[in-house]
Amino acid sequence: MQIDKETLKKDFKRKLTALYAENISSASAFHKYYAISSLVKDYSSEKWMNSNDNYSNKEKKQVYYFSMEFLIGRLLGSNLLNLGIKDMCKEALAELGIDLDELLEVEHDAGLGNGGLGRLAACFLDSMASVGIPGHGCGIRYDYGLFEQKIVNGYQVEIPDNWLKNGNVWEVRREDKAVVVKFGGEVTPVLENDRLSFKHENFEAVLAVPYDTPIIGYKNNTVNTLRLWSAETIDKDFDFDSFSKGEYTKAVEHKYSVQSISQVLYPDDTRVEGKILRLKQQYFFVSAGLQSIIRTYKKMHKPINKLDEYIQIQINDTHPAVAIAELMRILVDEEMLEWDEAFKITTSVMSYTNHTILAEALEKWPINIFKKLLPRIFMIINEINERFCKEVYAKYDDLNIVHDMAIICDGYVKMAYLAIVGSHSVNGVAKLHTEILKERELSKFYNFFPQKFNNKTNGITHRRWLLQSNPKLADLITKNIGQNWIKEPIKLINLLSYSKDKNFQDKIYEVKQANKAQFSDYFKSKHGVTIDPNSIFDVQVKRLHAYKRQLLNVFNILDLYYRLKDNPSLDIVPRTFFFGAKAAPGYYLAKQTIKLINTVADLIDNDQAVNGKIKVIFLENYSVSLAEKIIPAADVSEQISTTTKEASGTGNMKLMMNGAITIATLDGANVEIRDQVGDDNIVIFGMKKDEVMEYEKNKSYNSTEYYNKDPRLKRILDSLVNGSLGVPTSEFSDIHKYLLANNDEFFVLKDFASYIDAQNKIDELYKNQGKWREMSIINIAHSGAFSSDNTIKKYARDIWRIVK
Ligand code: 26V
Repeated sequence: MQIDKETLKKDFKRKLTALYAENISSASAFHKYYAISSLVKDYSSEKWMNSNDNYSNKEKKQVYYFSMEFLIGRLLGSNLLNLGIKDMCKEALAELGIDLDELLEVEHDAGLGNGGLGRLAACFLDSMASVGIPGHGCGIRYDYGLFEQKIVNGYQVEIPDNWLKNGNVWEVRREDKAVVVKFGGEVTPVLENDRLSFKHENFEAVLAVPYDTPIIGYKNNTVNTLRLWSAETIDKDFDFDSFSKGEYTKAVEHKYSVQSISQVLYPDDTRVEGKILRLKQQYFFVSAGLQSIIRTYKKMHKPINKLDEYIQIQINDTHPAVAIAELMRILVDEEMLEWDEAFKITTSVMSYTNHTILAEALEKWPINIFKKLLPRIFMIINEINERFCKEVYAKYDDLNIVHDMAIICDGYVKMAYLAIVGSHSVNGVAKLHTEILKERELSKFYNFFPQKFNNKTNGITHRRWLLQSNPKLADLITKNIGQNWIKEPIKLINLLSYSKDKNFQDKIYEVKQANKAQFSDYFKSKHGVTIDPNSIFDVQVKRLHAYKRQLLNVFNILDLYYRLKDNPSLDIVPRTFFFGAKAAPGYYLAKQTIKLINTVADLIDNDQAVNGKIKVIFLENYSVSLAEKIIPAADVSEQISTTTKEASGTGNMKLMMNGAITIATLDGANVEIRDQVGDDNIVIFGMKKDEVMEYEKNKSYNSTEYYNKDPRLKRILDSLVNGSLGVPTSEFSDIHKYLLANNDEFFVLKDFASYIDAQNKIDELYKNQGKWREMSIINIAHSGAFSSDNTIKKYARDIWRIVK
C-alpha cells in the first residue's frame, strides 16, 4: 500500500472522528497522538499479516528471543521511520496545523526493562526485523514498568509507572491464543503401557493472555512480533467455587494474586532476591511462550524431532532458563519422546547469553521454593543434573569438580549452570567479557564444553540512536557520503576521509552545538534551569551501581571545584557534568550517591566563585526518551566502570555514534571501541584487567593507603564527613565508611589519580578544536561496527544457523 499526503490527511481526520468524535481543533494532543499512531498501526497491519503468512508458508526457521525485559521506549517515531513515511507524515500533519514532534512527545515510554539488558533486547528486535530475520520477542506485559524517578530534596523517590493508564495503541490482545500455565500441586508417577508418565494434580491454573506488538523492519516489508503475556484468572473475575460458597473476598483475593504475576517489573538489576513471585513470572512467560510456539509448530505437521530445524530460542540471561526444563516437559510428557532424544532437541533449540559476572546477580533458587512452585520442572532439572553429574564424574573422576559444576547443589538450583548444560551456545556480550567467562567465572564449563562458548559483542540500532534521535547529524552524514550507510551502517567508515576536512569539521561542530542548544532549551523550559551550551557536555548516563563508579566522577568534580577555589584563574573549558541514573529502590549506597551528586550540584550552584565554570545537572528519570535527547548533545562519554565489571555497555556505543569522545577504562566493549578508533581517539585510564584480577586474588588492595598519600583524596573524603558540603556530617558517613573502613570494593581511590589526569587531557583536547572535531568524526566513522544489525547477523549465522 502506497500512502500519500492527501490520503494520510483524510485517514487521520477520519480516525480522530471514529475514535473520539472529535475534529482537529477540539482534539487534545494525546488524542491526536493516539489517532496518528492507530493509523500507523493500520498501515503496518497488512505487512504484519503478510510476514506471518510468508513465515508459515515458506516454513522459515523462527527465532524467539525470550527475555524478562524489553526496554522499548516510544514507538511512533521509530515506526514512522521504519515504514519510510516519517517526512511525509510530518508534512501532512503540518498542513493540518499539527506539529508531529509535539505528538511524539506525548507517547509514554514502554519502560519494561531495567537498563542495558532490556534495551539490548529492544535493539535486537529492531535489527531482526530490519535485517529480515524471522525473529520475535517473548516476554511479560507488566502493568507497571520501571518506576518513575523523582528527585525530592536531592533524594530519589520512586513513583509507579502506570504506563497503560491511557491505553496502549500498539498492542493487540489475542484472547483466542491464551494458554494455561500450571503452578504448585503434586506430581505422581504412573506406569502406563510400560511407560512412566506424570500426573499433575491440585495445581493452580493461570491463564496467560498474549498481547502482540508489531515490530516493523526498516523499509523492507518485514513485520515481526513482540508477544507479551498477561496473567489472568481463568474465569476472568473470580473463582466461582469460592464465590458460590459465599467466600466473596477469597474469590477476589485469588483474582489479585493471579494478576500480581504480571503486575510489576522487578526494579533491581543486580542483587538476586529469592522472591517467589519472580520465579513465578519466569515460569509464567516461558511456559506460555513455549506452549504457543509448539502449538504453531504442530500446525505445520512437521515431526516433533525436527523442532530444532524450525525453532531457535535465545534466552536473555538466566531469567528464562526454566525454558530448558519446560521444553523437556513438553517433549517428554506431552510428545512422548524418549529422554535422550528430547534432550538433544532441547539443547539444539536453546542458546544462552550471559550479561554479567557479578556474583550477586547470578540467579539461584532455594530448592524448597522451587520444588513447591514447580514440582514437575524440579524433577526434570534433577534428572538433567544427575545425568550431567555422571558425565562430569566420568570425565574427571573427581567429586570436587562434580560439586562445583552441579546444577543443584548446596540447597540451590543454579540457573546459569542449567542454561549452559541445556543449550548449544553460551555467549558473552563483549570480547573481554567472554574471555573472563572462559578463564574464570565459567572456566570449568568451558573446559567441559569448549565448543559451546562464543562471543557476540553487543550492538545498538543506528536507526533509533542516530537517524531518529540525531536528524541533524544524520543529514550531514548523508550529504557527504550518500545514504548507503542507513542500510549498511558499516559504510559510516567513509566519513574517515573527511576527518581532517576543515569545512566538514566545522559542520560537525555546528551540529553538536545545535543539539546542545536544543537540549538546553528543553531543559530550561522543563526545569527552569539555564545550561551553557558552550560548556563541555560531560555525560554519564546509566543505572546507578557501585561498580559503574559514579562516585569517581563526583570525586573528579569535587577536586576540580577545589582547584578552582584555590586558583580562580585556572584555565579550563567550562564544563557541565550530567548524570542520569536510577538506583534500585533497596540499594542504599546507590541512593546515597544520588544525594551526593545533588549535594555537590547545590554546592557548586551556590558558589559564585565557580559559576560559569562548572555545573552539575542530575537528569531526573533517565529513560529511553531522555537518552534520545541527551546523547546527541554529549561531548564526553563517561565509561568508567572498574575493569572486568561491565560486561559490555551499550551507552558507550550510542555516545560514540553521536560524536562524543569516550573517557574510559579498558572494560567491556570499551576495549573494542579503542581497537576501532585507536588510542589517539579515546582517553583511557585506570587499572587493566590483569591488575584488577591480581588485586582481587591476593586481596592486596588497601584503600586507606591512597587516602593517606594523596592529599586531594584526603580533602575529598574528609569533606564527606566534616560538614563542608553543607549537609549534616552524618549524611555521607556510610559512603565514607564504604570507601575507607570497608576498603572500596571497586577501586575508586586506586583509579582516582589516573582519572584526574585523563579528565585534564579531555580539557586539553577540547581546547584544540581541530583535533577534537577530527576525533569526533573518527568515532562516528567507526561506530557502524557497533550496529546491532551486525551483531544480530552473527547470532543468526553462528548460533541460530540461519543463512542470510
Ligand atoms: C539481573 C537481575 C538479578 C536478579 C534480580 C533482577 C535482575 C534483573 C536483571 C539482571 C540482569 C543484570 C545484567 C545486565 O543488565 N547486564 C548488562 O547487560 C548489558 C547488555 O548486555 C551490558 O551492556 C551491560 O554491561 C551489563 O551490565
